[in-house]
Amino acid sequence: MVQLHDKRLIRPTLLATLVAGVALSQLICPAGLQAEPERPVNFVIIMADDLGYGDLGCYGGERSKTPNIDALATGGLKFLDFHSSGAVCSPTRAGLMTGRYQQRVGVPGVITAAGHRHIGMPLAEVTFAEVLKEAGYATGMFGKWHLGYQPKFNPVHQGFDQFRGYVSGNVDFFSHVDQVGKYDWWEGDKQIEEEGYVTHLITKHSVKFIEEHQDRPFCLYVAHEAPHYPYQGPGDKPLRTVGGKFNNQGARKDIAQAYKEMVEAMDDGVGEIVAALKKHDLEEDTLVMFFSDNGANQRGSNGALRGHKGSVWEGGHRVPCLARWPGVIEAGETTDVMTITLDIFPTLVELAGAKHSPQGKIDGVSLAGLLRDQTPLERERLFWGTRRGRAMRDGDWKLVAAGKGKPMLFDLGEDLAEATDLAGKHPDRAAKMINELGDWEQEVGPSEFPSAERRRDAN
Ligand SMILES: [Ca+2]
Repeated sequence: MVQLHDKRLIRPTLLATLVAGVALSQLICPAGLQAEPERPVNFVIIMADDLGYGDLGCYGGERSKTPNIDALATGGLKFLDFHSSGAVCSPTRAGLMTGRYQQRVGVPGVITAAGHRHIGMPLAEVTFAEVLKEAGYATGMFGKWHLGYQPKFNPVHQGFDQFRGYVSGNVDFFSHVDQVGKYDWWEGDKQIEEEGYVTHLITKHSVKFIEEHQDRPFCLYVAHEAPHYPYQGPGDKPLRTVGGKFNNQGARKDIAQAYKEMVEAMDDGVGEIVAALKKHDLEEDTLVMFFSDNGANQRGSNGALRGHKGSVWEGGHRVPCLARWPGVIEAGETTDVMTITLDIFPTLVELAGAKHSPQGKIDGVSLAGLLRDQTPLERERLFWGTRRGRAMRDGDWKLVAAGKGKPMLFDLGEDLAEATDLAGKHPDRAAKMINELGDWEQEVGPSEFPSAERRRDAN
C-alpha cells in the first residue's frame, strides 16, 4: 500500500512537478521565481572514547561484534590513515570542536577532575556547533564534553542548543559520579537526575533529537563514553557514590568481557541512530561519521600498531574512522589519504554552505572533495605534541621524539608498526623534520599545561 508520508515514494512526482513548475515559471517570468534551495546536509558525528584500531570488526578486530559500525564501512568510506590530534581525551576534543591544534586553544592536556576544575576551553574559541547554529542548524550534543567543569564552559555556551551528558573524563555508567566522587550528569548547564546506563542514555537522547529535528537541518554530536573505564556492561550495577571510595576501573574481574559488552552496547546504539535516520527517510540527507578520540589503552586493541593511548606511536593516535552518506559517498571504498580530527570542522562548514571568517588559524582542511569523489588533499604534514612526546608526519615519513633518546624516523609506507628507525640512514631528512617540528611547537605553544596546573591523574 502506498503511504503518502513516505518521501521516497513521492519524491519523483514532486521532482517532476518542481521541474515542470520551474520551466513554466521561466517561460512566464524568466527572471522571476527560483527553485527552492536544497536542504543542507545533516550531520551525525559519533566519537568513541579510547576505541582502538583493532577494536572493530571492519578493521580486523575479532574480540567484539560490531555489525552496525561495520555497516558504516560497507555502506561508506573507511579511512586507513585517520588520526586524532591528541593522544588523550580533552586535547582531541578541543581540536575537534575548533579545527585548531589544541595547543592554540589552551587545552594542551587533560582537564582532570582532580586538578583542573577551574579550567575550560575559552568561550572566545569558535566551535563547529556555533558556526552551524548561525547557519540555521539545530545543534545537539549527548555524552562526554571534557572541555570544562564549570557551568560557564558548558556545551550550551559553545554553540549547542541541547546538551545531555557529563563534563568530566568519565563517570560511573549508572550512578554518573566522576572519578573524584562528584556527581556529573547535566541537561544544559544544570545538573539533573536521570536513571540509566550512559551508553543507552546517549543513544536515547540522540534518537529523540533526530526525531524532533527531522524537518530542519541538524548537527548531532554523539560523544560516547565507551569503552573508557570504569569497565561496566549494561547488566552491571552502580559502583561509585558521591564522596565515596571506589576503584576507578570498576569492580569487574573479567575486564576483557566487560570491554566487549561496552563496545557492543555502543555498536547497538549506532544501529539505533542509523535506523532512526532510515525511519525518517533522512539517510541520503545525512553524513554520518564515526571515529575515536585516541587509540586504545592496554585493555583494548590497536591491531598491528605500536603503542597505546597517551603515546605518539601510531597506537596513540591512528584511529578508526568511517563516513557514510548514501548517494554521495560511494559504498565500500577505502582511503589512505592522511586525515585528522581537525578536518571535521572545515568539512562540516563547507558541506553546510556556512559562512565562517576565522579570527585565528584553522589547521584542519575540508574533506568535502575526498568524501564526494576521493579528491586527494594537498596537505602533507601533520604534528602531534603531548606531555609524553612529539611527532610529525611528512607524507609517509614519521618522526617520533619521545623519551630521552634521539628522535626516530620511520617510513610508515613500509613499516606501519614503527619497528625500524631510519634516522641514521636518512640524517638529512631527520634533521629537517626535527627543525619543522620545533618550528611548529614555537608557533602553537606548549603541549602541556603550565607546571602549576599539571597533575598526574591522566584521565
Ligand atoms: Ca579518550
